[in-house]
Amino acid sequence: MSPLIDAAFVAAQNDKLARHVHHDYEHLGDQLARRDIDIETVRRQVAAFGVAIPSWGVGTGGTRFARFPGPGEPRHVFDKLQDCGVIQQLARATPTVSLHIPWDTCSDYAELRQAAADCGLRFDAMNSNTFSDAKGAARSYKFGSLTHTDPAVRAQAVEHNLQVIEIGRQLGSQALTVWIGDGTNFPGQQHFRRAFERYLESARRIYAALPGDWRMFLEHKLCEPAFYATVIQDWGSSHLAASALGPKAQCLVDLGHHAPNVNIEMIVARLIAAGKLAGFHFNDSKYGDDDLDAGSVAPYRLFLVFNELVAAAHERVAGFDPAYMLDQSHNVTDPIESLMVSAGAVQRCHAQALLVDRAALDAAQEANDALGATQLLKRAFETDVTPLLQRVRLDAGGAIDPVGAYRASGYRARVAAQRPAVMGGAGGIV
Ligand code: RM4
Ligand code: MN
Ligand code: MN
Repeated sequence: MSPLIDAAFVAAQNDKLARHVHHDYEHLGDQLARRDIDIETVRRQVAAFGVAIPSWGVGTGGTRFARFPGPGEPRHVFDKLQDCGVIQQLARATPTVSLHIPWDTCSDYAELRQAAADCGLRFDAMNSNTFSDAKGAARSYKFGSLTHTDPAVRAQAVEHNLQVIEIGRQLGSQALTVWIGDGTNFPGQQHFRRAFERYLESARRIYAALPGDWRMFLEHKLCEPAFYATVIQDWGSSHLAASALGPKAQCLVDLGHHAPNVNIEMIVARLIAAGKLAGFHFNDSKYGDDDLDAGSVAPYRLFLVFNELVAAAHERVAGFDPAYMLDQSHNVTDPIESLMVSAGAVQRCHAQALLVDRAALDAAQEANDALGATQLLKRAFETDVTPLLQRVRLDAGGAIDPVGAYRASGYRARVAAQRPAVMGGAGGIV
């Protein structure tokens, strides 16, 4: 079986739609020209944008209650790469994959790197896992990892992160994302200040092992699995830690890791100003770390985040270089479809944010024209950039309609015939 979908098949699917895309693109170009926007410039910027696929996202996720796997679940990291290759082949917005260790361990990383290259993929940030016990681990993370009271547990958790860096080095990655589940379920269970000190002590040892061109992404999260207090619970704690560690440490924003109604775009602006924005885990959320598909619940919020990012790029803020990743859990959809659509949603918000009239917005803000300013954002958000995104995919050899082409290809049925069905059961990723 060829690992990817036949290119001639994709081209034939596109042929049915290409005429309309060119027509719609031209029409959008005329509309934008009236606003003094050059569609070709926007198209090049959109084409240059990529968001990483989380390797754990191509398997069906789960909740604390159950997991309902779909057909053709990837069995190991090579299967996951193949699914990621299909996502990239059709949607052309996801040239990199973010791995999670030990979930994605294998015996030959040179082979893995080659397999990725064969699918047109590279590796983005590596994720360590000290929020669950690895098979055969000498010590348990039940009461914490990098912040555990027992130095031997902390040492094991540090050592794991060093191993993840080493694997990432072999794969050409340049960043380590550290999210810990450490925290407590009871008032009084933990000495807050000492736990944070222990975090810093452990994180310093990881930081010291970073190769020269690597960064360390600290990911905060309000709660879960600890439901009373979490050691790195918010961007403030994350920023304190990143500042104490040094310039290679920055703060990663997972959109689902904040209290409801928190103004995330403002957090993003603060981190940009401090030179500490590492990047993102994109997903959507209604209540908590729901890990719903990016842009599926609150697309305007995603746009407002991109408005800050595009403004920072436009103003050439020194050192501004965020890493973009998806981090979602797909419970009821085919993960490949969800990831293609989510990458498209992220790409769409980027494109819309590129349409904001920055000079007019500056002027409206200076003049305290509240309505005028907000209308400028709405105007960009309400522009239908679909033809532009279709054209970017078409030019790159992808599918005009990724989900349509994917369904017609029969890829899922083909891999289901090769990959044994897995049983549902216990809960999954948090
Ligand atoms: C966490 C967090 C991390 C992810 C795990 C699976 O809630 O978002 O980024 O690695 O889930
Ligand atoms: Mn995350
Ligand atoms: Mn999460």
